[in-house]
Amino acid sequence: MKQVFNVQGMTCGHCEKSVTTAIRLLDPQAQVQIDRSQNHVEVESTQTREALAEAIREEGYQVAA
Ligand SMILES: [Cu+2]
Repeated sequence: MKQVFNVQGMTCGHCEKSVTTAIRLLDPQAQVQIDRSQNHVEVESTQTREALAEAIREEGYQVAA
């Protein structure tokens, strides 16, 4: 299932990697696409929206509701 998140605080490629890694720890099969200029994170995953958002928050980024 594809989910789109608005994620604040990604300033460079390293941030994108951190977010991607956090999601993949939760779901190794997850497909992650990030457009940081738009704060846009698209995730194809079997995990719940809440679990994915929590993983991103734990990396230190804000996820809009
Ligand atoms: Cu960064």
